[in-house]
This record gives sequence, structure tokens and C-alpha cells, in this order.
Amino acid sequence: MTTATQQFEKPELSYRYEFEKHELDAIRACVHEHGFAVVKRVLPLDYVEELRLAALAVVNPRNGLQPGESRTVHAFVEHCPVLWRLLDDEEFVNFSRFMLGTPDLTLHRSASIVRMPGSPGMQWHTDMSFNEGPPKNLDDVLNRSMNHFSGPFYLTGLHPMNAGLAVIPGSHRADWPGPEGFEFTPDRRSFFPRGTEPKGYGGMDVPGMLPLFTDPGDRTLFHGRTYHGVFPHKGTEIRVSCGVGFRPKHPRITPPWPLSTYAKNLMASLPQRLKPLYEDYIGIDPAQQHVY
Ligand SMILES: O=C(O)CCC(=O)C(=O)O
Ligand SMILES: [Fe+2]
Repeated sequence: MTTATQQFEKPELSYRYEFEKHELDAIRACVHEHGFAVVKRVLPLDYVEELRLAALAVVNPRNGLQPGESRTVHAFVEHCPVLWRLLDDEEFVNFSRFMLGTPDLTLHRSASIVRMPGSPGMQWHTDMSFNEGPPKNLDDVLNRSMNHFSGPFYLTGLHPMNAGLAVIPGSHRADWPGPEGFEFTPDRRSFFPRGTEPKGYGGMDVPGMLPLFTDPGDRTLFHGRTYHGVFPHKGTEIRVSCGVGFRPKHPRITPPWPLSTYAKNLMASLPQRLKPLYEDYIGIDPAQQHVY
């Protein structure tokens, strides 16, 4: 068997990282211990298909994306009423309450990403920012919390051939030294092979990495500090993902941007009963919310 083939087989690990959604303690323990987990069958497949079509309509409205391209829409919840059902889903919201350790949550980040066949993937990075002091970018404002987790839905499933995601188990730990033979970039959010230019590395050959394999409806969870990267898309199916997450209401975040019109419209459109969940929503910097 060649190395290339091996990499596309689901590796056997010494611990379990795939769970059913009722296994709350085990899920939280796995994210805490290993930095990631996969929760099987979170969304019913008819809803997955509705979300997939809605996401394509927002992210790739005129089918304008060419082979090899990818596009992200931030603050996706502002553009996708189909996603609002999750905000009204007690089980979904309670899961975040459980993971974040507080009942007092507020709507936080959301995004949808479309990756076309031929797209190049994404370099290794953490979602969490390590910067301190005055914020210099979006993540300095939104992604500084220590117990932040990401929980995207890969609506078309994950496989290394189809722009799949890979994580480095254990890389969320503060004392993680980086992959063998690599050094951290100055902001620590990525790494590069020792002796090369100090910029984020995109190669999917990093020691210790784990490719994930998931089905539509599964939820992928990883700690804010877990390093992850995306394989180049060598398959034929357009990859579609989306996610919506919460943060604890306290400590409050004072955004350095005004509430956007889209954010205001969202808050005016959501039902009153959800107000506790969205009244502290800060959306995203209007200058950065557009599709790119
Ligand atoms: O597209 C993906 O699978 C991952 C995207 C990602 O990690 C990010 O936008 O931070
Ligand atoms: Fe990421």
C-alpha cells in the first residue's frame, strides 16, 4: 500500500472520537482531552438538504464559482432563515450551554463555505487568536475566548478527497510543542517547516495529523486552539459547510464596529422568545461581512 492510499483510509485510534448526540459527557471529555470530536447524526437528512441548498443560494447565488474557487460568507445566519431553526432547537442550544459551561449564551459567529472541485484547501491554523492588547483583526475581537469551540456541519460530508478537514489531536494544549520539524509562525496560529519561510503551511503531510471522515448530518467539533487544515479538493462534488455558534454572554464584548444593517434586520426578524439569545449579538465588521 502506498502512503497516498493510506492517508485516505480512516485511521484507527486508541480512543473513540465519534459519538452519538446523547453522549454529552463523553463528547465534552473528548474535545477537552484530544481537541476534537465527531458527533454522528445531529441533523436529519431532509434538513441537511434544505440547508445545503440554502447555503448554495447564499454563497454561490448565480453559480458563478469556477472550478478551483472557494467562497466564505461570514455572519451567514443573517442571510439564511433556514438556519434559524437551529436557534429555536433546545437540544442544539443546550449542547452549547453544556460545552461552554453556562446557560447564558448569545449568538456569536456563523459562516458558510463552498469549496469547488479543484480548490486548493486551506493552510493549518487555529481559529482562536493568541493576540493580546488592542484587537488588530476580526478574530482578535471574536475568537479570543479560551473555551471557544467550533462546530461546523459539513453538509456534504468530509473525506480527504473532497476538501476534507484534518485536525492535529492534542494540538489545543497550551504546552503542545508543534509538529516535529516545524516552528510556529510569529502569531502562533500556524507553523512552517523549520528552515523555510515563516508563513503558514498548507501541506497535508504534517506529522500527527488526522483526516476526518464524516457523513451529512454529522457535526464536527474542535477546540478553538486545535490546529486544522483542509485538503485540496480532488473530487467532483461541490463541498458545502455551514455553522452557527454561541459565546457566553459574560464577559461582554464591546465591538469596535457598529451593528450592521444585516445584523439589525436579523434581530428584528427573529421571534421575540429568542431575544435572550440574540440581544447581545454583535455580528461582524460591516467592512468584512461581504462575500469574498
Ligand atoms: O473549510 C474548512 O473545512 C475549514 C475552514 C476553516 O477552518 C476556517 O474558515 O477557519
Ligand atoms: Fe478554521
